[in-house]
Amino acid sequence: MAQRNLRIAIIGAGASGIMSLIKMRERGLTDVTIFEKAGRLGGTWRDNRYPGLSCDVPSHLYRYSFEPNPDWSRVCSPGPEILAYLERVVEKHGIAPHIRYDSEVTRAEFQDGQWLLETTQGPQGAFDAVLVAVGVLHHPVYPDIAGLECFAGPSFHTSRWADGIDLAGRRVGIIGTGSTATQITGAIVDEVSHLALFMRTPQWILPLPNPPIPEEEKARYRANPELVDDTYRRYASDFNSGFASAVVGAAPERYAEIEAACKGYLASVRDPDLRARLTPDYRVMCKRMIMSDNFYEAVQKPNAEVVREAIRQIEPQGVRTADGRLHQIDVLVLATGFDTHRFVRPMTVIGRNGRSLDEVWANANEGYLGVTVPGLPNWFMIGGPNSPIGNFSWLLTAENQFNYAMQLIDRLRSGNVREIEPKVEAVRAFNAAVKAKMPDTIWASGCDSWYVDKNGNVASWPWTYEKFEADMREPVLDDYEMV
Ligand code: N01
Repeated sequence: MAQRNLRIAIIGAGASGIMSLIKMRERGLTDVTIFEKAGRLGGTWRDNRYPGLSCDVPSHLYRYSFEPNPDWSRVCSPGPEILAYLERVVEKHGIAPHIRYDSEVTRAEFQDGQWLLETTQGPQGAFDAVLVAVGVLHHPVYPDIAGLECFAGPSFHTSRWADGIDLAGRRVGIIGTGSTATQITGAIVDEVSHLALFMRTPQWILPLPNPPIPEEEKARYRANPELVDDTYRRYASDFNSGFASAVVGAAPERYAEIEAACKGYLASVRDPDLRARLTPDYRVMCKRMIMSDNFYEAVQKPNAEVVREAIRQIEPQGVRTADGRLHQIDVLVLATGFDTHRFVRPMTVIGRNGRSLDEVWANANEGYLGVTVPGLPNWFMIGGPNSPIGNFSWLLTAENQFNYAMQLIDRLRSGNVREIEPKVEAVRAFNAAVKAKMPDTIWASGCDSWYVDKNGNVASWPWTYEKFEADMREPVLDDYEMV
């Protein structure tokens, strides 16, 4: 059957965009371009360069299904190794010529059945479909603390690390205690003269050993690729069926195990006063679970201090807390997280009938199954609203969503369909189901986190991984308007 060779734009050359480009080209789509805002690929693994950066999802799970890697150095490999993996995959698949760097998409407008794109390099013409792979955790949040700009020493957000900065023998302050701050703390505590960790809210921490993978094991993986797949399946079952089900209330026994492991790790803190200060007052996993094999050990070192007093202001010499004390600091690290709800923005997106995405998402980011949005025909997202951004491999989520989107794109290729978007009723029903299910999840059990938007909506997937996989297998075409 004759097929239209669609002109497709992918936005973002992070892990999802790279995978999408490879898979589209494998399916014979030759006119596909990635527009990437930066000068290098890799998304979060390019932006984050802080000490201790690693992925806390085991590497044999955090990989593309089509590119197993026998050579991962650790159970959870360091960030630079993951970036090198992505670069290797791009080279192996020969897709580099199809990535346009320094090309941030500033505007996308749907006109006469096509998307007109503009980037920081100027107008890029018309595209039959757009696949958004911009990622979720990349707009840095800077804390609203008086005097922040007065600090005399280096001060930067963790995703804007001051490359080459020497922390040896210096007094370092870290504001924030999420996954990022936890990894940095363990990595730098032995190097700095003093580490002050400003902890507004303690977090639960799951102990996750992260040993190097011995050379003999790597050799076995190389000799027998089946073993790599076995390891992948083992982790997939543990993380997807176990972890992810526990978060959504579908695996109470697994939840109890995780809770006990977190509490056991906390109990290893010897000083009762410090232990009390590190004890959260909300349920395990309500905030995104932190994994670490060294955090409590690090904060018990004599040169480390956990500061629970509220920050009153930043002064040139350090951080003054509400008790009047000035914590003298040479380098101030802002580990204050990301605005996940600005997804897609600041890009201007104008859909059908001139309606902007900002208007559609004024109160909440809502779409259909995390992939499509009503009023935005031929617009597909990896990681859209209510995607499962919980505790399993993002790469797996991305591949599932891509396969779903690709089946809709195939309808466009067939030539019988020019425009495709979800029906308003289907979208309403999906979002009503999300809202009805969310109270069963741990995220809605009473804490603040980056999952929750300003109106209290939880942005994650409230069902199991198995349901996600089943929903992604094949689009229900009745839920789509096709012209
Ligand atoms: O950010 P966070 P993150 N004054 O939002 C505090 C992924 N990730 O960069 O809880 C004082 O978790 C805030 O305090 P509170 C992972 O999905 C993955 O650490 O709001 N404190 C909190 O402690 C992770 O969940 C890996 O009271 C302020 C912290 O800043 C996500 O990225 C590694 C403050 C923000 O924590 C984000 O993690 C690292 C203020 N004004 C990250 N404002 C992997 O290994 C904020 N805070 C895959």
